[in-house]
Amino acid sequence: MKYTTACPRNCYSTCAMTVEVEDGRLRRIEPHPGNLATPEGPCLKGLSYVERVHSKDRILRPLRKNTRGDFEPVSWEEALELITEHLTRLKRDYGPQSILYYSGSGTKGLLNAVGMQFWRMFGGCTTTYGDLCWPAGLEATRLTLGENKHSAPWDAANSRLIILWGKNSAETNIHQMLFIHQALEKGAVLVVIDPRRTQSAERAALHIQPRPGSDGAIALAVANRLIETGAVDDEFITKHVLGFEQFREHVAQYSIEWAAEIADTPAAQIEQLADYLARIKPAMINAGFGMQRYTNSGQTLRAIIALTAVTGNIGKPGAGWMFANLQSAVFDAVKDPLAFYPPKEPDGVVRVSISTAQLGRGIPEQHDPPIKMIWVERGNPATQNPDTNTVLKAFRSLEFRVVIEQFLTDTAREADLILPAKTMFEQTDVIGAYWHHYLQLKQKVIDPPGEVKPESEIYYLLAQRLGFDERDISKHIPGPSDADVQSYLKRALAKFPELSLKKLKDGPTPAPGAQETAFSDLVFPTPSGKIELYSEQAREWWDVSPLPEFFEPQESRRGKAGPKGRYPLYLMTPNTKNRIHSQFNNLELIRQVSPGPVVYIHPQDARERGIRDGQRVRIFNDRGELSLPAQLDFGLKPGCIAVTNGWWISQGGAVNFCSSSRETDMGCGAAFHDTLVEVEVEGASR
Ligand SMILES: Nc1nc2c(c(=O)[nH]1)N[C@H]1C(S)=C(S)[C@@H](COP(=O)(O)OP(=O)(O)OC[C@H]3O[C@@H](n4cnc5c(=O)[nH]c(N)nc54)[C@H](O)[C@@H]3O)O[C@H]1N2
Ligand SMILES: Nc1nc2c(c(=O)[nH]1)N[C@H]1C(S)=C(S)[C@@H](COP(=O)(O)OP(=O)(O)OC[C@H]3O[C@@H](n4cnc5c(=O)[nH]c(N)nc54)[C@H](O)[C@@H]3O)O[C@H]1N2
Ligand SMILES: [Mo]
Repeated sequence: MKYTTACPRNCYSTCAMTVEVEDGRLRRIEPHPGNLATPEGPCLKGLSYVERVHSKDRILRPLRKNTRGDFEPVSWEEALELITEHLTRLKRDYGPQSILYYSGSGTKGLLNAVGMQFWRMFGGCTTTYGDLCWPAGLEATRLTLGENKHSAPWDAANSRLIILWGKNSAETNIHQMLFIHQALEKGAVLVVIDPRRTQSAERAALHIQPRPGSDGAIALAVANRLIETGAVDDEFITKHVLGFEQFREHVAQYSIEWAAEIADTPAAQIEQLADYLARIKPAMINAGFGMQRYTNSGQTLRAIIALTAVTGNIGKPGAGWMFANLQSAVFDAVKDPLAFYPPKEPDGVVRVSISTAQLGRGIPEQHDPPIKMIWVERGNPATQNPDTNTVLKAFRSLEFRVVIEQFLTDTAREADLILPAKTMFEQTDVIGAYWHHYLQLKQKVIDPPGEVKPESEIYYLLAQRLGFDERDISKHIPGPSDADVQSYLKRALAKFPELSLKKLKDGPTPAPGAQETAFSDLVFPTPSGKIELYSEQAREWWDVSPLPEFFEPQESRRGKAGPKGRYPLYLMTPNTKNRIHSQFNNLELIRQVSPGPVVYIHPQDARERGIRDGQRVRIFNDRGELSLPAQLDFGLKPGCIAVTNGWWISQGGAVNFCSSSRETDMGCGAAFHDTLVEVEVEGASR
């Protein structure tokens, strides 16, 4: 049998695919032409599902840690009873907020919302606010344009100037390269701004390698040059931009030389960038998520978006600001700015929340009530959240830990009870995307193996045991059968006459009301109804200047840590082609192309430290350390080292031992990349 489905990983592409199933096993995965953004179909990771789903390492039964610290299988009956006992006791003794509900980005889907509904019925819980991924950029975009959306991915082919600003599409959004190549074939110019010489830069006419965290300075100086030389779109500005006069006066002080000095990059390159933006239209700027994980990056992104506004590159084919396209987020609260704040009190139920960026510090710091138990699903905080030592310590201080997982990850190893998790092929769900504007059906194509139960079923069973109101349960939690799940999804879809399960079964469906050319109506839902270069809300909500400003990240070579400080190297921890964060690297297929972690270091930095290619080195700062083989890389900016994030502690490459747990300047994101380290040959100081 062949089925149409879609990949629910936290990835730009969100590919449509056709899967072939035989005798209850996945046999083949092929492209599905219905998604115009991913016509070539899934990447190697997508193809590796055939291995992943049937992997011998999958957790197929509930596992309980015994007194020796080993995991032993237990029945669902025992597992649910154990959870019920802890929940009842903790709620009675400390209140429901003594339980921390932590959910990560492991899989997308409408059914993910069931978890929060369960905890609401339980009487509340402690949750996390903010996000590890993208909030600084989302908030910068919302403040400026009013909404997070961008044009259809294929519109890049109409662009004459494409600027990948801190985005490595060749690895993290491979399908975008197709449209970029189409544009290049028609004579477009590609600019890449990235301290690393990535695969995305191979065909770039200009590759600027800024010092990490310094992009805001470049953007402000370019804005000034465009204004000074009259290369701005006066008509567009008059009609659609608020605060241009203040912005003009503000950036007048920023010369190209000033930016070149701060960004440690040749002035001629910044001039070239300004010249391209002055001359070439339509121009598209695509900022990645990596560069908005600094303590100054909300303001950095506001400065970069301003470049698209002053040049009138908004609302037209081939032009625009690309960051996140949330047009398919028609069901969730992600568009709601308040979703970034410590949650208010829905339905009168008190919810307390702690910062995702500061999980390790937040858990022990909560006292009223203290956190006693954690419930983790779809996440791997032991490797993915900042400052791993604090996260592990916080986990280990708790009384009871439940983790729902497919594999024995670092987080699962910390659990008292592991519940086996479904894969994308074992429960039907509706998923959106954040690059294209399709809604897609992720179909159930096989039964869950072993004793695996989807999360919604686990919640359903617990809700029964805890004696929740039956009407409440039937409203918010689907029952265990496939038909129950379908009717739950149908109810959610019923709000939209354009959508139905039947339609989604045929293939990807554009989200209701989605625009292919974003902002083509020139409607900007900001307080003023215009693009806000001057934003009162920026000051009110985040206590930053209403105008985009440049300031140093808190942990920077030019800040207090200084070039003469103990930790002179920027630790960059980007994403990589053959993993989604901490997923996939345990598979045979993936290990063939990505055998183990290494640290990339520029030969100049290596020579200064007596490090040879392949030699094992210690990477460290006051927060933690890790030990890896060095790989010399001429493509890196000197002063920066790079380790891709997502390797497990048990695989020896968990980068977050060194990262810092500060929040970004806006949006409550995690400023992972505010991280300085030193590197030495292993054993040198011992
Ligand atoms: N294959 C694959 N695809 C993925 C993912 C994955 O793990 N694997 N993850 C998905 C998710 S959740 C995300 S968030 C996205 C992220 O994907 P991207 O948006 O591409 O973000 P990153 O890989 O974090 O960083 C992109 C680039 O920014 C550069 N960079 C870092 N700091 C700076 C800076 O200060 N200035 C500039 N100009 N550049 C900087 C890094 O060197 C890196 O090459 O990818 C999604 N797609
Ligand atoms: N240093 C550094 N750290 C980073 C980043 C960085 O750039 N640098 N990037 C950050 C970013 S952008 C992100 S998005 C986060 C990602 O961090 P996380 O949100 O923790 O995501 P993953 O690492 O993908 O881990 C998700 C886990 O969910 C499990 N899973 C998958 N599907 C299901 C399911 O259906 N049910 C359940 N219960 N589990 C499932 C997977 O097996 C996996 O172990 O990492 C962040 N961490
Ligand atoms: Mo992310």
